[in-house]
Amino acid sequence: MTTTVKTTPIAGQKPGTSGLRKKTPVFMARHYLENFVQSVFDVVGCAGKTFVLGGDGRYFNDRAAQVILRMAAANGAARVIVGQGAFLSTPAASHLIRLNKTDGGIIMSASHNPGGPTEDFGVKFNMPNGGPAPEAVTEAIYRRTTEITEYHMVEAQDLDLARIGRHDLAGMVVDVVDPVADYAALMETLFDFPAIRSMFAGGFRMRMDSMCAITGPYAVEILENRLGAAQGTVVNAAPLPDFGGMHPDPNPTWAKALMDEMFGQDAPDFGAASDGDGDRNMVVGRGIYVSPSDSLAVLAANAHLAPGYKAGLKGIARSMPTSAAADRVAAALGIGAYETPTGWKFFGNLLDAGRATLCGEESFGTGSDHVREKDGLWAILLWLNILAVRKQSVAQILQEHWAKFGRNYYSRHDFEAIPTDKADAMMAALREKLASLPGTALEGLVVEAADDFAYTDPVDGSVSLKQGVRVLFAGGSRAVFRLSGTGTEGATLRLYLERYVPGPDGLAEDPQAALAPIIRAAHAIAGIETHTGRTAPDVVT
Ligand code: G16
Repeated sequence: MTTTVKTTPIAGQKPGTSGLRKKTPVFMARHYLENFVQSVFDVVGCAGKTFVLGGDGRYFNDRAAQVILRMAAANGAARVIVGQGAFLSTPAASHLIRLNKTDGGIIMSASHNPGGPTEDFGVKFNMPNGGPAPEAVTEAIYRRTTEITEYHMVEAQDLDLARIGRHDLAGMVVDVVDPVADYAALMETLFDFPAIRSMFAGGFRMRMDSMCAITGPYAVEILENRLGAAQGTVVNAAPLPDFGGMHPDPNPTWAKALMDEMFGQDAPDFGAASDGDGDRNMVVGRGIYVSPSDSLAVLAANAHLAPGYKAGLKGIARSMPTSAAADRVAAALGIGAYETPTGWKFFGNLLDAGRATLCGEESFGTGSDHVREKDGLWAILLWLNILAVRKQSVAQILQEHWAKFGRNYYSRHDFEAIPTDKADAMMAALREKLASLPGTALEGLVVEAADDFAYTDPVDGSVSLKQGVRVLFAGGSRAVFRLSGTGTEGATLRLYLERYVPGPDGLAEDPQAALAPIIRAAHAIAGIETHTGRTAPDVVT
């Protein structure tokens, strides 16, 4: 039986950089999840359609899945494909949407944000191409949340999502599938598994930190079972509702245990970590950290060593705050380089149109046209494939890369939980003075240009304004200021810093030292301390 429940709009259901993310108690409050999900179905249509459903296993994942299934049935969906236990990594969900040619999917995740009863939860809709809904769709969903009056729900008991196989929910087919199998099969088509297997057999040692989040089962199956990495290579491998209290954000601050191991005595050859929903990755060599911007550039320069990319790349796309290291590789390969706003959704059109093969972001995201999300394990496997073929260390590969292309020193400084009004005032004041900045000299740097990044999608012509303030210095250095669109508490100021050194000298400096004048200039230009009271960042990547 279907019930129609009267409701009223709830303020603030506006999706951010990647879906709607809120504190878990907000999502669990009366009508909150239901209003948003009904708005999604109202906008994308539900009757007769097939969707994929899964999440990263965080607190409330299981119950939210049951609610979404009951609502899909009430709205007339024909079929929903669900990962066993309502688990799916974000890239695996993207793959299942594409593989089964479904009408899209709902992913339950707040990504790298902590999980638990008082932490974060999130929901996002992905399109039939497997990628996050573009702005036009998320805007329409948001508008719908402001006018919603009712939602629909079948009355039924919870489905047993632990049982793989076909279920019936009030006439809707629910197929519960192994969350790992299809994804692992896809990886086998892209990478040289025999070469990686022989590298492990030859004593190559790896540490993979799954941070008690979704990639644990995927990493154990692929790295340990199929590629023969030693048992115990994957740590924190069991996904937990509160991620074991960890902050599942793979960066040097939150994956500190991995950093310590990789910089310690008798470190493994290769280290990696991934985030809550498995789309981010961090890569570390023995005694050397790989910045995500450098990782994208190295992967692009070496992708042809993996079977899935041996025909070469069509183009490389990066988000604006990501360093220009990948552009130099694109230029050398004679292929297109694209600069998009922050948010994986902006890569979708370029991938669909066949203009880009590899995409990457400074925020620990890398991926390709194999799915329409960034993909943590994919990036880790491509690194392993490259290491297996080149038979060099991560450090040697980076040094050779810098010697050939020059080095884009890069760092991001995050200032978290700033009162929103103060952060907004700082950005407004900065925008006010942009026109007056060119020609200004400070800290030995001269401002060459300053603007607010605007993007016109080359495929569909859509325009996105105010995507981050750029201050460009003579010589190729820059500072970029943006407010995060994924936080749930106050505002997070992201300060992105970059300096290019062509070499051959000066390629082995400490990034923070190499960037020191730019850091000081950025603080002075934006008045970070005056506006926010902050002098030092909370997170440095
Ligand atoms: C999301 C987006 C990414 C973006 C990142 C950071 O990642 O998919 O494209 O770079 O957020 O965004 P912001 O700087 O606005 O916080 P994820 O892993 O959180 O889904």
